[in-house]
Amino acid sequence: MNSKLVTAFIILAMVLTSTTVFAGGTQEVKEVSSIADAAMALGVTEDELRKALGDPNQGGPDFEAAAGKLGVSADKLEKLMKQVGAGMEESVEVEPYTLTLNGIDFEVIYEVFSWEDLPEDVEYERQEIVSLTAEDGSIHYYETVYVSTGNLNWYQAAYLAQEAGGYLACPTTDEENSLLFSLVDDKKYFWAFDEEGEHYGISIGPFLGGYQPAGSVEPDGGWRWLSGEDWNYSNWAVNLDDGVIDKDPRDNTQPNDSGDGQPIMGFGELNEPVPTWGDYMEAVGTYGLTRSPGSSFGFIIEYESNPM
Ligand SMILES: [Ca+2]
Ligand SMILES: [Ca+2]
Ligand SMILES: [Ca+2]
Repeated sequence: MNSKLVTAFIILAMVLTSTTVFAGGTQEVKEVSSIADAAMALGVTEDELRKALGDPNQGGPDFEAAAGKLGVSADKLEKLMKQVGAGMEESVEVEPYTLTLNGIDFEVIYEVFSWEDLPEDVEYERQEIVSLTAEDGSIHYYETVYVSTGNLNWYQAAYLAQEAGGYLACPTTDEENSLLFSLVDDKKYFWAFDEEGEHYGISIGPFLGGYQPAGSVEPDGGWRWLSGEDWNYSNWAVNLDDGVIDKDPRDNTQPNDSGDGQPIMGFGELNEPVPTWGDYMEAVGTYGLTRSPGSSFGFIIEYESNPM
């Protein structure tokens, strides 16, 4: 565990301690400003709370149903979630602006953070750097970042990758893709929809450096890499309907631009960790959004020279 992470944990512990009082055996959280606080006040895990609130792409949350799943009071749940929403507006709503990532301009509405300024409720672990020598003799280096709190989106992750001196990993060969997947072949890196829900437990894995510029023809037009390399290789997930790796009876061949636009991508989008890719909504994992379309538990940074 690096010192930054330890510091983040200590600060988080202090925040939780200072805002929590115990009264008559019921846990009361005085200042509820994040979904983690709300979960704590309800005595459930953050993941349980997010899952109970359901798919944010399908309209507003059904507090009665969610409360039923969690075994808590619907009134209390609704009140807490409104507090979370109210407490987050300022930090989340950003006027559209141009964010330049690896020399490419994106119009975004997301706040980005440097490593130094990451909010204390973003908990992460930077993993050991590994290298791969390509056929042409060039060596690239890869660093996986596990975000246990699941709350950084693609742009926020890409900004951190750039600040570290690299870019979100861009697998341009099967060999490179296999190496990258070996770094995250673990369920902890994949956020899954509810198995009982309408997305059949399909999971979203760590972010990679592919994106579609605004105005690309959907679902598969215009894909390119943050590295600037040509898009000659792809490994999109293919519909299997095998009831194991693909439990979704619908055709979920990727990219499918499902929902309200999916211009970014990562490993997934099947029921088990897979080396295939899915295109995702850009708000997945957005810091501060209580009802983003899912979480993202990490990303991989690629470096063209040894960052150590
Ligand atoms: Ca690469
Ligand atoms: Ca399917
Ligand atoms: Ca998709």
